[in-house]
Amino acid sequence: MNEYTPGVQPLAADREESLRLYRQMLLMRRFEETVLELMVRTPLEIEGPVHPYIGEEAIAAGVCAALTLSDKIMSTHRGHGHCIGKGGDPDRMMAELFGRVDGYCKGKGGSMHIADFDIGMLGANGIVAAGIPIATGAALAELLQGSGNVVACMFGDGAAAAGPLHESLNIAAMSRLPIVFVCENNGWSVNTPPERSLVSSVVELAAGYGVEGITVDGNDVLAVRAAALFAVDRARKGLGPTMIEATTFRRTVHATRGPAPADSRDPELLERWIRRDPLDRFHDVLVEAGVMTNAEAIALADSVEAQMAAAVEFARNSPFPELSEAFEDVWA
Ligand SMILES: Cc1ncc(C[n+]2csc(CCOP(=O)(O)OP(=O)(O)O)c2C)c(N)n1
Repeated sequence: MNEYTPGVQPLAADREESLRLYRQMLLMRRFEETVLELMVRTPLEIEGPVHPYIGEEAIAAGVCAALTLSDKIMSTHRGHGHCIGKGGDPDRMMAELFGRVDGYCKGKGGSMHIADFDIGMLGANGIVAAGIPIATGAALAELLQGSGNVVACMFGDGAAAAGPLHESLNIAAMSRLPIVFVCENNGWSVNTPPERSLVSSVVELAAGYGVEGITVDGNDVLAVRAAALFAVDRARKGLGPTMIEATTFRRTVHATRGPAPADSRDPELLERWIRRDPLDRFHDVLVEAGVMTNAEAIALADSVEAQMAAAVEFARNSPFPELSEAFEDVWA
């Protein structure tokens, strides 16, 4: 694909890919719902903070659908969906949240430090905007090595106000780096509403650096996938960076540690976005197009459920790290 046309996008290339995409979004959703369920139970098995991605799954799934295994993705504090999208192992993710040795960071990192270089997942990052220059550096490395790989750099709209994005756009544009910037614009930065942000359009901001931009419905996985295919294709051809601004909404509170605090946002707003849920929408698209039957949807949900039960079991059966290992693998 080398052209991007906004609007209704065709289904994925084949039926298997469509079903795979749907199942992956379901896995992202159920992984976090399972985590949130565990966080309100006693004894408490997950103690670190978690930033749920629920409601934003179409972005990670759509972007990762345009990437190969050797391409890279840079994540954020809200990173579970990105990791699953790139092919991360839910068992090891769950074990990490449980603080166990079979977790991605041997139980010492928690939700915001999950990385898996084998699948090109460069890591979550708890510092807003800090992943952006890392992704830009990774794209420079890919360019210098002539690998042909592309880096997808995920960030929230809150990061648009931070210096690292501006520096990275500048160098990416100047050096025509093989990078796709993906702004997951869910409107809110913690409790700051969109109208209090000075950056009204990340695409316009990118244009100031000569970076081409696409605004896309971030709750429509096919639209995100089409935009990502276009941007990845440009990057691979040496045409440089693209900014994708994907509009979405986080369905839960900003973050939780234990029982979730009350959501201070307007309940009507939440209702409106629930009606635009990315998973429900893709379900209906696939069923209406005759690509997936209701029975197949139920079978996929059952298989995801079984995978989640296995992930929790895996985490529970994994030991806690030894106290004597506390300073191993720690950079100092
Ligand atoms: C440099 C920095 N400043 C502040 C914070 C605290 N913080 C964590 S998430 C967040 C909001 C980020 O908003 P956005 O980038 O839009 O992502 P979202 O949480 O909405 O997905 C803030 C301010 C931080 N982690 N890092």
